[in-house]
Amino acid sequence: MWISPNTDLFSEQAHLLNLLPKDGVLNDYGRVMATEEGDNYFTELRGDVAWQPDSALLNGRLIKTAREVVWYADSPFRYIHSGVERQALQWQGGSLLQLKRKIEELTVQRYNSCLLNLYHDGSQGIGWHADVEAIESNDVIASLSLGAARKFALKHKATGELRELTLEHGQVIVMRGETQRHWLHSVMKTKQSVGPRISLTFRCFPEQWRTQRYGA
Ligand SMILES: O=C(O)CCC(=O)C(=O)O
Repeated sequence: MWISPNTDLFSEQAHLLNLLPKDGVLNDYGRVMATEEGDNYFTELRGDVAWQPDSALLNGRLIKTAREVVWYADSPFRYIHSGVERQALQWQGGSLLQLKRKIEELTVQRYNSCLLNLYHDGSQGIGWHADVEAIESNDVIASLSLGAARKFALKHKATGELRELTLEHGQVIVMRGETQRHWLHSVMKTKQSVGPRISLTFRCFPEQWRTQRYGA
């Protein structure tokens, strides 16, 4: 079942509200699927996806994160992101492509790639960052959460203003416009006992980044 946005909020138009006070747009579509449907997607993605630790440069040293990731895209390519070479795999069929189509329909936007994150428990998060590929293009980033509810925070780069929301199983949010230019975002670690969570962030990857294309 794929339900209309924000049926659990007071207004069916709530996803049109901007949750940021300035310099960007954050829309909350609420929980867009039934719990069981979300459970099924979670199980399939956790099992089927080629998860691997993320890499990051910390004080010039390459470190591997406990959080696992994978990039999928319309065609496979390598690229440099935050000084680290990464590789996007070509979409496989199945649940990921089904979700891509549904998110495209819901948000009225096409995406050519998706970064998936797997947080095994509350000790894993992602630090403050902006999604650099969208900074120049002002592109839309749509994020679907599956699994444990986690706190998602945004911090204004100049003023330090904070906005927080808890992302629930099956919830979709969208960041648009100048959000990446002016705001950082993070998934905060927690000492509470929480289960695993998968996030899928659908993006419009700039064509010019595909300079190190390989394969066909
Ligand atoms: O897991 C999330 O909801 C956020 C992921 C994220 O910030 C990213 O992939 O850039």
